[in-house]
Amino acid sequence: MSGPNAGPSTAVHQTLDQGLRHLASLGGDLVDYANSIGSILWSPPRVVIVGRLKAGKSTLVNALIGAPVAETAALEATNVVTIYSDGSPSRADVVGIDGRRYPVAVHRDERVHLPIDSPDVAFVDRWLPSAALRNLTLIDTPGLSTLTVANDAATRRVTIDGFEQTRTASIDADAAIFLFDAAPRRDELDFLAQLPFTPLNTLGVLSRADAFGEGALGRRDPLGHAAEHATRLSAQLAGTVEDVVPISGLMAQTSHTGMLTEQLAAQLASLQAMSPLDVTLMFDDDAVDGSLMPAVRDRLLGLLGEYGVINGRRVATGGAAALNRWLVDRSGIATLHRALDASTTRYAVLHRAHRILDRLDRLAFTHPAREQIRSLTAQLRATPSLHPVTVFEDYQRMLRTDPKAAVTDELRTVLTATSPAGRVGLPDQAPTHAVMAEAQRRLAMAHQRALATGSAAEDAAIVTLIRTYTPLSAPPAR
Ligand SMILES: Nc1nc2c(ncn2[C@@H]2O[C@H](COP(=O)(O)OP(=O)(O)OP(=O)(O)O)[C@@H](O)[C@H]2O)c(=O)[nH]1
Ligand SMILES: [Mg+2]
Repeated sequence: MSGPNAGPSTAVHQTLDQGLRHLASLGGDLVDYANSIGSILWSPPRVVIVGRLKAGKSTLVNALIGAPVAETAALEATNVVTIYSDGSPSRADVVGIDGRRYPVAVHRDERVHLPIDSPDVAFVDRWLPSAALRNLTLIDTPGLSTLTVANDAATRRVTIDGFEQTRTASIDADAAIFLFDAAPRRDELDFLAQLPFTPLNTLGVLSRADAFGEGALGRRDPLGHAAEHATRLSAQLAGTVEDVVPISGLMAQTSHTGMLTEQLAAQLASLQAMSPLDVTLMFDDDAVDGSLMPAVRDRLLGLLGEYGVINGRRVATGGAAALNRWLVDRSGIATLHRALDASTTRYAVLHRAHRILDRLDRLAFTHPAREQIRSLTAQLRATPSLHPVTVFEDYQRMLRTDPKAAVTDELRTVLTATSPAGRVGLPDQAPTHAVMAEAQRRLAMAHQRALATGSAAEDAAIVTLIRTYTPLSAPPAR
């Protein structure tokens, strides 16, 4: 990963890599286990896109990949979970809920023909060469809705631990993008609470920003209105998502998949003199004798939406490239990328490390070499570079057991800090003596709390907090 977090995540990576080498050096079948667990380490973090039926999930997936691979038909709903990874040649494996894999060809129209019935499919593993997928594996899911029970179950099956008691089928996601087009509903929030994520690795997306509020003909600009609403939602959902980013997936998809042509731009520009209302009427009513062929009109509307058609006309006079730039800019995709890079990916990397430690823990449980494996994981967890992973694991456990506890808050502060001062809740520029004093105060408080904890999760969390504050409470070594 790039950015300011490259340091810590690289250190996490190296430590885990050494640990796996050590595991392999124990010989026998542990070589295979080390390789299999290592493949998690060497693959990009996995981000699952979830949300209500028709919220625009597949459209956003296409925009992020930069190719129209996920189906977004207006009438047909996505009915299987699909994991998009970087790889050549373009191909797919259909994975059944019994764990069996069926390699299948991918047709030119991008359709994957299922060799088994869709209710028997756990997910489709889809590889295609894509620079965007090199940093992030994207997982498209069927929409949550009681209207499409089978689709709803398909998503829950692979995201919620213990749903239908199937474990083989998990998609092992490291972070989630949660899409909604108005305020999220109670049942959607309940679903999110069941996912194995923290608010730090869950990003909210207010989708269809171009049609927000009263839409393209309303009194307010829908994009501006959506941005304002997203800020409000972000505060309301602080315990659920890291942030809420408004986006027009449609504008992002059109501009990132090379769908605009000079001809379409010229056709759009030809409508420049019409009033917005007349444009809408022309696009609405087949009977009105418009200046464009119905097929062209449908194509423009499908690519740009009503907002894009009305407001893109003047820009389109500058040609397809200018129109494309305008779409990129208005879509909000840059903000989404920034949010994904800055926080989701950072915590997704910690989550991926947690998955690796979890696999080692489970291996220690069943393997004859359990003592050696256990001592290896204990050693790994005690390594300073893996400390953030331990903090993350404790935070995750505390969110389940006691989200309102003071230690839960402290763990979050430690996790989100970007400086030693930040770790004890002080501003980044706070002087060393102030940081030391505050660390000592927090250390004393942690010891105090250790005397009367409410749960095993809290016991563990306090040990982690003590490990965090101890080095900060002493003068820096010379
Ligand atoms: N105006 C507008 N339309 C959108 C946007 N995103 C998606 N759509 C349209 O909404 C419809 C559904 O989009 P999809 O991306 O298939 O939605 P989905 O969430 O994947 O739907 P399911 O998989 O069936 O749950 C399509 O006709 C899209 O063109 C958007 O940002 N703006
Ligand atoms: Mg879909």
